[in-house]
Amino acid sequence: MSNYHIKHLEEYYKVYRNSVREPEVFWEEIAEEHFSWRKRWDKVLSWDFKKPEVKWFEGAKLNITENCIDRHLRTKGNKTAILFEPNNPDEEAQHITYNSLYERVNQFANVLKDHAIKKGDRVCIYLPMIPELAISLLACARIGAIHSVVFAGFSATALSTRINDSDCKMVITSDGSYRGKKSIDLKGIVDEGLEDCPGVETVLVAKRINSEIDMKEGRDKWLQPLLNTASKECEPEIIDAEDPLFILYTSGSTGQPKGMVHSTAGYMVYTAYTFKNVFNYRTNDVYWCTADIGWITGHSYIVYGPLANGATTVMFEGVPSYPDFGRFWEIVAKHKITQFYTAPTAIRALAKEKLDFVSKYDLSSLKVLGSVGEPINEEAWHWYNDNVGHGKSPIVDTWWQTETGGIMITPLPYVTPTIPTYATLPFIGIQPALMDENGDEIIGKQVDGRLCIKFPWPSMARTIWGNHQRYKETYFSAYENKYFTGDGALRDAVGYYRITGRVDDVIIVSGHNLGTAPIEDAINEHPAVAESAIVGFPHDIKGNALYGYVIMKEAGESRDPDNVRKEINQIITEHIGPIAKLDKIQFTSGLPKTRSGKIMRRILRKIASNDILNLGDTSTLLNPEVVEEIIDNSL
Ligand code: 7RM
Repeated sequence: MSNYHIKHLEEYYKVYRNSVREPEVFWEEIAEEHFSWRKRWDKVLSWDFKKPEVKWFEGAKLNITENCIDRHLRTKGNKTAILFEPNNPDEEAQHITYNSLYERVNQFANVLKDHAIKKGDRVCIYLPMIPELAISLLACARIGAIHSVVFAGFSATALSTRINDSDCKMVITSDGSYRGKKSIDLKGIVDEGLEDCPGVETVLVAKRINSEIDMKEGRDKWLQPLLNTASKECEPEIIDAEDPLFILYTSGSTGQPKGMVHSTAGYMVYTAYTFKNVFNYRTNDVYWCTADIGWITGHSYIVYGPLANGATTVMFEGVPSYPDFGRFWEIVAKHKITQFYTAPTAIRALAKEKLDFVSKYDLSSLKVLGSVGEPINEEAWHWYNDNVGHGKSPIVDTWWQTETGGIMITPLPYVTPTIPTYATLPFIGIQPALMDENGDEIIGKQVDGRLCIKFPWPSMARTIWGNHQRYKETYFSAYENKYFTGDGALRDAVGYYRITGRVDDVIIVSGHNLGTAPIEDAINEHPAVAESAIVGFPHDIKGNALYGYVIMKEAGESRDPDNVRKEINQIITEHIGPIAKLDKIQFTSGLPKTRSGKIMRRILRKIASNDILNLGDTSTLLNPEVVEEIIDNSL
């Protein structure tokens, strides 16, 4: 019996129960029947959340690109694997077939080998959403190199920090990128970042915007001429199940970004299986996820999950507002998109515009709508449901994280009845738990608490690159024997989950996770700034926007506050990127601190959200008097 495609609710419950009762039997069957292996595993699962250590399919050997490409060639060689839609609608879309993907990945893999990249080496990829991006991930995977994609909207400093943290030997980039009307000098950002990265030997440069750029002798090489002469055959490296496939950085509430390490076999099995079921993918469907491959959503649900299923996956280079706010819907109509997966922040931005931008397009090809990245508010849900889905395409509100590798709590379309703002039920094999402040699990219905997962799943991150201790402290120390997600959630009367947001200091702005610490670090670099704290406050479009509380140094107090505000945002743009700019900056003489010296962000958050009647107990503060002052001057 195959449980690969779940078609109705009773079947979901039955398969779910089996997957929890006998996880190893369940996952073994999925792995055996739907993937190709060079050697079978010796053991399906071994785990210890105390160490923590998790291994899936240990002893197995495979190559993920054989599963994503080679095995489809016999029956689907001429099917479109990647459908590339350029920034400029007048430029023709590109259909890259599985046959052509095979050749292009192999050529790229051979170029990597020619530049001394071997199994286990780290390669940093800093590219816009062009086909070379997906191909470069797969080329790394073909030879067992570990890719580390850095979102091409990040600054030079953010890039160099990530390159150095995982000792990347190579950077793959492009001359520049298009974003709506603008073009961006990517290579210039790379050059600046690499001033601090002595370990990088080679920079491969794809040509996209034909700009004049500097090529550093001996280090920088144009990609295309190398590809042209490379062989179209490249034997896949045989990889152990638990060998790392990639590193992807995510911001934490403190300090350096965390390089989450994902392994090969478990990640492949879980992303493929979730893709099939969460999007109800069928042959001939044209699936589009609007995320950037620089985020986990793009890794799992633009590249690996869809390709492992032999799907057609769309890559869109542009932005939802160019040439106008109808662009998404124009693309849906043009390519007859069947599954559309985007973020609430995009939906809110488009819902602000005239309805005509969406209503004039034929969206009747759509069968499933997805949402990811943050809680989708009721208003946005209804707009999406009514104007995009015309009430006939189920919305899958998918909750998951960079760390989880794949979708964890989600409806299955045409299977799970949906309710706005509810991510609904755990996916097959996922065992959530809600925890109280005392560290006890909250049993029963209509309860809320901190969301943990109490049993391993195949695609969970295995460690933080170079810092296993931090992995243990961040995810496995808050609650005994459980993975702590950092999110709060409630469970309703029928067992549906609703995610209520982060319980730590990560703020989600337009779907991007921003840690407070790196932004505060950047602000504090301003010569007139003594100290700062940032919090999120609700924003119509971005979900959350950033509010900064800044203490000036005495010497800075005579400065024009508006100039200082501009300079602060300038510094943030340089260090992190424009996404982290503050919407509001309030100058203050002090910040509310606990006795151990920690900033009480809870209070600042309430003031920023205009919720001053519910400040809670402020008497335990070191400096309660400062709260009055902050309220009086709030923006
Ligand atoms: C996939 C992704 C993870 C954090 C997570 C949540 C929030 C994501 C939802 C959501 C409510 C959702 N990875 N989050 N999806 N909150 N409903 N459907 O976003 O690592 O970048 O972010 O995003 O707080 O912990 S991520």
